[in-house]
Order: sequence, then structure tokens, then C-alpha cells
Amino acid sequence: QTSSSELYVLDYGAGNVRSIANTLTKLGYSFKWISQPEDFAKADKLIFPGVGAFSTAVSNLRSQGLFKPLQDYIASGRPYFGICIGMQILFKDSLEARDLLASTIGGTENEGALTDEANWAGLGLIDWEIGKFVPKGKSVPHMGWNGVTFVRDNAEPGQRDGLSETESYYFVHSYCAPYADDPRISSWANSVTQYGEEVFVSTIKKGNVFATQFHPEKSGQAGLEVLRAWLESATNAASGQDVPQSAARSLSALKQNVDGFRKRVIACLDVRSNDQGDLVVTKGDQYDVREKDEASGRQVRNLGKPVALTGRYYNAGADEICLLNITSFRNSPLRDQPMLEVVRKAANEVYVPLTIGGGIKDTVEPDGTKRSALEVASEYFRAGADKVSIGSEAVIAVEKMMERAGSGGHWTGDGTSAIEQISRAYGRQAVVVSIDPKRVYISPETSPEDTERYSKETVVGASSLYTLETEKGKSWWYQCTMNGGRVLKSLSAVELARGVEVLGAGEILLNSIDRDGTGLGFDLDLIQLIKSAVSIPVVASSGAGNEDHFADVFQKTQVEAALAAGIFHRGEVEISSVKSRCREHGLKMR
Ligand code: 1PR
Repeated sequence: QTSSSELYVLDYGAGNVRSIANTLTKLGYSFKWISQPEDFAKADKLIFPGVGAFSTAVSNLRSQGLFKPLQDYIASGRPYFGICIGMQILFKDSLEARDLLASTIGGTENEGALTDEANWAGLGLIDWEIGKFVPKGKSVPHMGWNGVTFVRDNAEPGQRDGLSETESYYFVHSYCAPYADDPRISSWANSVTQYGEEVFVSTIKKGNVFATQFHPEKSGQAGLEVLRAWLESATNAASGQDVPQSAARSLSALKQNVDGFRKRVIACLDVRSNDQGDLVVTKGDQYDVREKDEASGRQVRNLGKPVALTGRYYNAGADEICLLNITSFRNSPLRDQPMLEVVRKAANEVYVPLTIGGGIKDTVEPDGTKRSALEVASEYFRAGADKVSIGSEAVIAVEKMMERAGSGGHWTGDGTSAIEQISRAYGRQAVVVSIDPKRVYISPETSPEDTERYSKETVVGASSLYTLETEKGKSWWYQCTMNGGRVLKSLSAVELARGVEVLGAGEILLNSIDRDGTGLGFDLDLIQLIKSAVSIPVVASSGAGNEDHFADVFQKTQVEAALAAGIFHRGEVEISSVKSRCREHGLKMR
């Protein structure tokens, strides 16, 4: 061991570790990466920002010879901070590995690794199994901001280790450590969080081990405080030789007041090159991003610089920020260095989740080099993205799956789609599918087959939640589009949503070409239709014109998140006023 205090961060080569790096730099700490087994001996403090899937983490650690040294490091009593999978890996094992094995993914490079039972097992420090959320009355993954409640009575009420019962933290996971009145788990649990009816362990603290299920590096100022407190206080303590703990509260006592899941307000930036070749934030009306005025030469609307706007929205309290490269279908994203640079710089300034979309697909570069969607996504994750959003490619994947299944057949993936590849490596929660539906009004000319086919998914005027004057007496269904609405498909938005959930998407970003940029409010019919078709979270998008539209969509459709672009870019509505209006309606907001 070195005498100077060496902080190390464990990176086994998956997911967004740049965020934690940026956060440490922001807090004024220098650190080194663990790049080989020998590095553990040099570390005085260790952070493991585990991202991705449990079994991928375990098999990567094993194949790189890092598993045993990590186990030895923790046993040595030196301070350890685990984040997300970095917390789950302390447990005996996880249902996630078994689920992955049982899933119908064929011919994957992971399959061999998974059939080896060693790769199901975690470090085994905590004799408890990581379970899975049940999607009953709530979406899974648990994605968003939630509170914490301390398991033991608090000397300093409401606050401990930089962690506060009045703040919220960013969670993103489908698997969790269920809390129970059993010392095997209650002796390790420091705080719990409630999601729906389920109470799970949100932080672990014992001896030299501290771990969070949430992402402190993505939890804004509140999260930075948790990291800062640990960095300032972390001292050696042999595992298990802790000061005697006061009694843990029972599950029933904890369950009463801890459900603090917040609705998310997301700012979205559509990014593209303007005619001068500069990357700008633009905004369309029904996806047309050019100035209406012919005299101006129909220039691409320029609403600002992506990095500057991202920083502005972070400071204004955005719960998440979404950057969409809206013309990426035209060129190779891996050669699109300016966009990657935007992501890198944005990730340097914001400590809330960043979603990056556009061009996540298998590509062939101009020199003939093939790049898989997974490689493209990995590049974005390394640049600082937390989630990637897939648009056009998702439509193709679902069409193929439906073709394979034939009529009445079982929908199942074949392991080759971008959604499957990325969710296998990084976890379902890292994969968003962006849907660009367009209304198709049913007219007397609509063929009987079409009317029949979509009868179940057709919104009839009378059943509409929110009919505008111009829509009265009409019926319609929602058609999928690709390439920013340029290509129309026969697939319906409901089929697409159901299909991508089967393939492994963790969230749906639901746009509406009809409402985009109109300020008429979200298309509540569309949102309700999709929300009830899937059990993954849905982000409502397109059409927000004022604060009430947010309160409306949250109350009437149960979506977890709502996104806007134009009103924020033009400074017409502030994120803070959206949140206050929602609070007035009794909604929980960060
Ligand atoms: O197909 O995987 O390369 O992804 C391309 C991505 O770019 C998709 O997510 C697609 O939705 C998006 N996109 C493509 N063309 C456009 C366009 O506007 N011409 N933008 C576009 C989609 C919609 C939202 C917008 C909301 C809210 N933009 O991003 O932010 O509608 O706007 P509002 O609050 O102003 O109403 P691929």
C-alpha cells in the first residue's frame, strides 16, 4: 500500500464511467483507474460505479482477473463505495443473471459465460439475493428520482453521510435488494426507498463498505453531497468490526411513509448541422425545422448551442436532458466527432442523466468498415451518455420480428437487433426507443382491412380524452414513421411499443408529429394508448405549450416523465414554474 491517499475507480469497460470521473474532478479529487489486478494493492479508497447488467459485470471482472482482487480489497477494510451494480455485486447473486439465461436470446457471445454458474454469483459479502421489481401498478425499470428513509434512528434527524431524507436521488434499475425483517439484509441496510408497494435497500453501510443503488453522480447537487461526504470521511474499518448499530426498523414501519417517486421534467435538444455546417439546437413545427419565411432562404432554425443550452437546463432544474442528433441517418455517427464532442462537453457540465439519440444502428463507414449499433452506442456511453435512444432502427427490428412470428405467432427476438445487443451489454435501462407517430384519420375511403386491423387501436372521437375542435367527430389510429417522419410505415405505434418492450427496451420516448411544436398540449389519447400497452416507463413528448399541460399529462395518463423543447428554448416557460404548477396539483416533483 502507498502511504499517500490514492483514490481509484474501477472500470471494467462497460457503460458510462465518464460521469463519475467528471463528478470527482468537479469535487476537486484526482483519481486513477484500476486497469490491472495489481492496482488494487495501491488503492486506499475505491469507487466501483457499476453500470450495465449484473452478469456482464461479473463475467467481465472474472475474465479480466479483477474479481478476486476486488473481493480481497473489500476484505482488507479499506473504504469501498459501490454504485448501482457496484452495490448489487456485494450480494450473493442476482435474478438478473438467471433471467438473462432463461431469455430466448440465441447465439450470443455471452451465452457460454452465462451457463457457467460462477458468473451468476456476486462477491457474496451480503448473504441475500438481488430480486426483481414486479410491474404491478408501476413501470419497470424504476427510472427516476426517489427519496430515501433511514433504517435506523438518526442522531442527526433526516441527514447522514451527506444523504438527506428531504432530497431525491436518481435511480435506474429493474433489479433491487428487497428489504426484509431479516438480519442478513437489515444489518447492512442504511436506507430504504419505496417504489409502488415494494421497499428496497437504497444504501448500504457497514464497516468500510458504503454503497448506493441510486447514481450519486447523476443526482444533481444532492448526489454530489453524498460523494463529497464519503470522500472526506472514508476511513479504514475492517469489514464487520463496526460500532454496534441501533435496531433496524421493521419493514411495516418503513413502508408507511417512504414512497417518494417524483415525476420527471425533461428538456430535449434536437441537434443538427445548419447550412453552414455548425451543430445547432433547432426546433421544428411538426418536424419541419426550417424557417417558414421563404425570403430567409428557409434556413435551419437556430435556437442556440447544444452545450450551452444543456448547461442552462441543468441549472434550471431539468431532471434529465435529451440530445437528439436528428439527421444522423445521413452519415456515420462514429465519424460524427462534433456530436460526440457535444456529448463529452455536456457530460462535463450536467450531473443529471443524459440521453443521446440519433443514428444508433449498424453502419458501414465510407471506408467500408462495419460498425455495429452496439459499438456506436458504446462510443456514446464512453463520451458520457447514460441512455441511448433508438428511432428508425427500432421500427425495422419490430417489423422483422413480426415477420418471423407470422400471424398469431409468438413475438421473440433473435439476438441481432440493436435493442437486444445494447440492452444485453448495458442493461435494459440504458435503451430508450423514440417513437415518431403520426395520426391517420379514418375516412370513408379507408379500406375495410385497415379499419379492421386497427379497430382495437383506433381512437374514436367520443373516447378521446382531449378532442380539439378540429378533431371532433373523427377517428384515427397512430402510424409509425422513420427518418424523422420522412418514411411512413404500416406498423402502428402500439405494435411498435409492444415490440420494443419484447426486444428489451427500457423506456419509450413518445413523440407526436401532429403535436410537435404546436403548443396545443400533449396528445393524451396517444399517450394513454401507449402507456396502457406496455409496462416500461413512457416519456410524453411533443406539444407542451404551458405549465398546465404538464400537470394534465401526469394526472390523466400516469406517465412518469414529460418532455418539452420549444417552450424552454424560447424562454416562454421555466422548468421551475412547470414544477411548481405540478406541485400545486399534488404531484411529487424534485
Ligand atoms: O432514427 O434512430 O436516427 O433517431 C433520430 C431521432 O431524431 C429520433 O428520436 C427522432 O424522433 C428525432 N427526429 C428526427 N427528425 C426530427 C425533426 O424534428 N425533424 N425530432 C426529429 C424529433 C421531436 C422531439 C421534440 C418534441 C418536443 N423531435 O424531440 O423535442 O416534439 O417538442 P415541443 O415541446 O417543441 O413540441 P434515429
